[in-house]
Amino acid sequence: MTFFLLLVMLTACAATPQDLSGKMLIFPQQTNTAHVRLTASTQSFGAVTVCHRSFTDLKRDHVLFSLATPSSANDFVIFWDEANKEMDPHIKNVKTEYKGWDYKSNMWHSICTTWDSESGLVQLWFDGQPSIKKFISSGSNIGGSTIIILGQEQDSHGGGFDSTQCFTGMMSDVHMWDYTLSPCEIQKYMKGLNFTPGNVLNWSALEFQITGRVLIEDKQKNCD
Ligand SMILES: *[C@@H]1O[C@H](CO)[C@@H](O)[C@H](O)[C@H]1NC(C)=O
Ligand SMILES: [Ca+2]
Repeated sequence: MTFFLLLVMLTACAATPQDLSGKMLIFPQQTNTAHVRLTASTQSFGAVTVCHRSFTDLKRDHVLFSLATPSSANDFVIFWDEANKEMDPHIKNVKTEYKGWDYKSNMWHSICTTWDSESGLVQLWFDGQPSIKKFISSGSNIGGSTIIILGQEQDSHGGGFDSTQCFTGMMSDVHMWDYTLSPCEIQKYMKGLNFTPGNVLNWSALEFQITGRVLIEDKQKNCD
């Protein structure tokens, strides 16, 4: 009986996952409020892969992915630094810089980032090209009560948003795994082929909550 009640409560609390295949999130306005909060299936990560596609015309700093825990607002963050023209993964509050990518406006870019706590190495994949691997942080998991947000960069656990760092444009195909994907799997993701969906965040079964003006639309298809 107790088990049954617990089951009913759990079912009532859980947001229904939605299949966003073929769809994109639109962030149409610069604000310090509009965002999407994603619900992860697990809360502790000895390794991570995060992939996403984004499309923007921003010519300023902006965030692409923000995961915060109570102890670290930048536990897993992907951030574009416009002044230095670099894509910066932050992992466990440590930043690395990747320069030299052709991060053009007004087109889709596919970005995957891998990290594992054993080697402490991070690697970024940009439109099919792998970066070098860099040491960032080893020896302990990302964990605690994680809050994952698209559209805004967290300076505190679930807050501290800054409109000059928000994302405007479109985002799609956000996946997260609690292991590092093989280069072949990453290439499959980049090419839009069949790949293993994220076991932590799965775009085809995504639990999320929208705050403010963020819309969901079908991705444009080619007409020919
Ligand atoms: C992702 O979601 C799809 C659609 O619900 C499902 O078929 C697939 O098994 C899920 N994959 C994982 C790894 O959870
Ligand atoms: Ca910030």
